[in-house]
Amino acid sequence: MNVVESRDLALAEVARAEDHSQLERARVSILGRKGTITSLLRSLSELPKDERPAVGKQVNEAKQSIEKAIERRREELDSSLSNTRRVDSVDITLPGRTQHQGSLHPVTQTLNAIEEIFVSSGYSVVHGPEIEDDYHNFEALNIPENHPARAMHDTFYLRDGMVLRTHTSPVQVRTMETQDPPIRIICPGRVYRRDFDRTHTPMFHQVEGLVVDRGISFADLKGTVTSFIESFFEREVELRFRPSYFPFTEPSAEVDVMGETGWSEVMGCGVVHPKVLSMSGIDPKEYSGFAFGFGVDRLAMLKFGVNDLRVLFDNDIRFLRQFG
Ligand code: 2U9
Repeated sequence: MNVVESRDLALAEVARAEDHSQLERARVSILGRKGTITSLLRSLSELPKDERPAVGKQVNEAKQSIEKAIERRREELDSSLSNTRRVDSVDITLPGRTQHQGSLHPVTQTLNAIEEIFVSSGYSVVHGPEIEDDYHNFEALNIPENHPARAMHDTFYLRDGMVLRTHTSPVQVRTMETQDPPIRIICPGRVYRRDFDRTHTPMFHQVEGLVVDRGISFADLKGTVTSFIESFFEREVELRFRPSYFPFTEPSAEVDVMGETGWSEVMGCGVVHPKVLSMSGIDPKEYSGFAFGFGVDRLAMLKFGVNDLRVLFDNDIRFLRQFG
């Protein structure tokens, strides 16, 4: 057999090796003591002297290319073997890695539900600044300086006559100043009062609503409040409108809901005071309106059965996980 044929047979054998032991057997049969190429090298001595250098060179080149082919095949087998190992090394009895699913804060869930109810009945959602001037937080709502209602608000006063808004009412005032009726809005947001106990936190969330149009009456207010409360609690509820007082509405009422433990106050409301309309540029002889306001956090407590308002703001993960 000539050198080229022997080399090609050897290369084919290397290429056929499907694992390391087959490859090793091929290597021995080619390059081992009795291997085909080794035998060729030995038989050089049998050749006439003048042919030996040329044939010797051929055999050595064949040997080198076979050694390279063996090395390459070994690397190929190595990498496919380590792929196999990687798959085999997954221990399917290990517990999985838990992916924690976050969820919206109960107050955010409550706020979303409230907005959904009003938006689907034609209201717009309007936001405004949390730092307000005295005029929009008090004066324009018929709460002049030294009015006893100011004391009820436990205001955080800032520099230059500014305050942290004690309610979202200034947003409605700003809307009336810039928009002609009909107005149908709700104003959600953070409000601030210096008060801190089981049922009060210095920051809490309010939604206030305002409707101004021709011929709006207390009957419209009652209907709106009743259908909102029933949508929110997803049941028929027994409601009580209890006469009350706010400087910015007349008449005014507080609304109680009958629950498992008796009456719970859920919101305040009333017919917008004519002075409040006219101060913001709306003619009370042409238009009338109603307004209402409630604490979102308080509604969240009632809906979820939480009895201490402060836990809503502790951000204790064991509490929050219950609302996923
Ligand atoms: C304008 C005119 C009238 C908003 C109103 C209430 C009644 C009310 C409280 C409920 C509990 C605030 O979160 S709370 O402490 N609010 O009872 N709010 S009527 O009346 C307005 C607002 C703006 C221009």
